[in-house]
Amino acid sequence: MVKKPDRLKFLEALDNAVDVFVDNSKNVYNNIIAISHNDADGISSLLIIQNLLYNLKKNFDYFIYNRSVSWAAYLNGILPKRQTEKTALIFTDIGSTLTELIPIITNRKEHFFILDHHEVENDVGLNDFPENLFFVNPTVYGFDGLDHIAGATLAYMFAKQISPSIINHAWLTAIGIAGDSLRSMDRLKSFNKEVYQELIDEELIEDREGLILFGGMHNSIKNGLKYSILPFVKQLGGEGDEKIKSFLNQLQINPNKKTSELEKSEIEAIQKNTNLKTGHYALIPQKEGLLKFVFEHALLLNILSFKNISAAVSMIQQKTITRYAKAIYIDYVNNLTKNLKKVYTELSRFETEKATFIDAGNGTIQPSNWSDTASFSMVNELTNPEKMLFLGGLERKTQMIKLSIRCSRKFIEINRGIGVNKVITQIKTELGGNGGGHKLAGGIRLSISSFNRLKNNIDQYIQFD
Ligand SMILES: [Mn+2]
Repeated sequence: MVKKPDRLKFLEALDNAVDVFVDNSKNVYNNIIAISHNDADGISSLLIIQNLLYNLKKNFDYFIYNRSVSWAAYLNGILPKRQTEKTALIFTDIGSTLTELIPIITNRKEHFFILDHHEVENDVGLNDFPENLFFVNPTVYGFDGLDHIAGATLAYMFAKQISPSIINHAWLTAIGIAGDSLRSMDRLKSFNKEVYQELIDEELIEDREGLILFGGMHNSIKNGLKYSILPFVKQLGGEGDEKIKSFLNQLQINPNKKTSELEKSEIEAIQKNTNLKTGHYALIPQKEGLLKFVFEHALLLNILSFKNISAAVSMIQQKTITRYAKAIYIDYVNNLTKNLKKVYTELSRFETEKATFIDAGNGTIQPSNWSDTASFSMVNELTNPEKMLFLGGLERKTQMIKLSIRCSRKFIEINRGIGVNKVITQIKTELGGNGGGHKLAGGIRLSISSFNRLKNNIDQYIQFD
């Protein structure tokens, strides 16, 4: 992995893919298959590509891949039985598991354009690609796939070179960036930052500064404090209305005032009494209500993607939120903030030098919520960011211990590159179990006896020599 981002080399790869696509889209391709990831960034990327193909008057099909089956099994159901160079495939925000994909692509006639920002496996030779693969992945050139460039940013850069009028749909990029980076907009870097600035300059996005309560920016300040997931408000998040109202009444702030309409003095009063920060957030001018707020819009898509993918694809094209989607959103932030409050105040912890275990079993937190609770506990530093977090418990149906494992970037720095995936690999080798993940997040299922051994010796599993 290159340390310093090589901008020129990356742009060269992008230009090359653009050139091939432009050359062939006129006379050769008559059908395009777009495949994207099932999250906010993936759906935004897909819509950018769909709009591009619409501009080019090309026939297209689209599919959304949730990684629950292998690429071989998945593509088997999508690729035409009769091979043809008249079909091209565009993958966005997905498709960097090259060990699986290269053997498939090698045996096909179609052109494959992979525009992805997920890291590539270490054991892939990047030089011996099949001739029909056009692989554009900024992480290969040293860019960070979260901070520097979202999947939608990359899809937009590709589409804009082919059809400049795609800029009319460029607001989609902001949703992808917000959904993946989970940061306020003033903290964007590199291509994300440049494209975001372009969106502001072109008035496709409205940039605002204010109190950051992501998850509840569209809401009243009362509900903003209660339902914010980034940050989780330590004293007030997931609390009852009375406690939050009395907090606001003491500061002489109307609890029903919109978070986005607070006066400067009101924001300062809240900040004096909490750890909250101000920052930049984005609005989509042509949308209404929750969908106007980019972060909340992205969060809604991320939630819907797991429950009802077609509702997610439909929602991004709508101006106002449906009652169905709104109910799912409220249910989600309500549960998540209640669970974060439990992690912060109630659940039993076991800590060693390098790890924190949180028992979320016995009905304290629903197993289906363990993963998100672990993620947002870590990003909100509800547990020590210098320790790896293991959150989970006994899963009734399997009688196994299921653990969601998370760490911070700081943890990886301190431990010289050891992240969640390496620890999981180590645990599987020593104790068995099933699981996997990437450097910041993953999960594993273990027998009860293996789990007890893990808990007693955890620091050894986070040490590599
Ligand atoms: Mn992405």
